[in-house]
Amino acid sequence: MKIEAITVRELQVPLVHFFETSFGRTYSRQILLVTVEGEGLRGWGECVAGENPYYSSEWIDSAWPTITRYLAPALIGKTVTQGREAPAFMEKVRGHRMAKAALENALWDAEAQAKQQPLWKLLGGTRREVPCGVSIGIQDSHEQLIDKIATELAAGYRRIKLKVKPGWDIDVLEKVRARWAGITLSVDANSAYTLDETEHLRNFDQFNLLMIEQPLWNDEIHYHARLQKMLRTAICLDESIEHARDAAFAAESGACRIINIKVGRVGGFSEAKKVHDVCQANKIPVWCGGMLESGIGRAHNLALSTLENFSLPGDVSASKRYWKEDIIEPEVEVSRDGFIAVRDEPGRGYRVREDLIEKLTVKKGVLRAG
Ligand code: OSB
Ligand code: MG
Repeated sequence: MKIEAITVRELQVPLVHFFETSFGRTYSRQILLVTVEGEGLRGWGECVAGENPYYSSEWIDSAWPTITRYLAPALIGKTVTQGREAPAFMEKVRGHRMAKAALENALWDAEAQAKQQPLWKLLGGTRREVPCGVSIGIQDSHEQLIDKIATELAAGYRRIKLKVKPGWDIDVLEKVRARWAGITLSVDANSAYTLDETEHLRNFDQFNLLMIEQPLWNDEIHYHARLQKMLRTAICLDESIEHARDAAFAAESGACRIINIKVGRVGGFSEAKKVHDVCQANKIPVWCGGMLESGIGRAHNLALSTLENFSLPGDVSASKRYWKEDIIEPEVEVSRDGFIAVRDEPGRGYRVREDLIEKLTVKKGVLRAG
């Protein structure tokens, strides 16, 4: 399609429950959405950057000017019929992968509509249902955490991931394992430890964890390889993997045994597919990470999760865990046994509630061709 207009919106939406990681607590999300329009089509994309530059250097207030001043102007007026053509138009801009992903994914969304094909099929997916886990943040008390885990297990989720940091780790894991010896359990440190804490991290081995996610520095792979040799528990990399070359290096150096793919973190569906393929070739299973997405990012994550090597339960869970009301229809729902069924409608498979989006919008910009 010939791109006639790109709209950028910022929504402000409170979370049903705060979410705390080793780098801080979030009560409300600033959600950046883009639409790419032309020839009667409208593709939607979500920029998953956070409210602060804590998970990554990229954040909502860097994504807005990067999109409006550089990335959208690089696409406006151009003919882009396939999502995979998008990265070439934006390659002059270094980094800013989450901003790029929002636009590229909107183009895949539009392409799937144009081809009257489900997005998941267009991406090369094969799974009809996606196994789901949940990511549970740091709570105010151990009791509160135990209650949360009980709720999520009762809802059917197939894997529990706990956020950890120094002071919220070994004691917590002891309590959780004392109550549930057999559940599939992971932890995510979001870079809260250093190599000096190797002995402390070795204590995690006693809890039979599926993985420990991103224990060390966000921009480091080599030292994770050193740590992996010292741990029985599998390391999973999240923050450290920004593109397929990182995945190849991580595999080659033995830095992890699992990789979390976030489509925003790697710059869009094209690169996410490449990371997936590199991992598959190296026998590294992957799963789809989450960034507290609204329904649009969530629908896109689900489509990606249908690719063959997404063999571990991801962090993509039901809309109602995050939102009082999601901006898609139907909302994302999880079956009693912890799966999300893939939808066969053309495109993303979930209708966008534009009326609700308009109500939640606090900032909006439109760029037009000519
Ligand atoms: O590291 O996976 C992470 C949320 C925000 C930033 C980073 C992470 C997370 C999550 C939540 O773990 C995943 C989700 O439920 O969307
Ligand atoms: Mg993570």
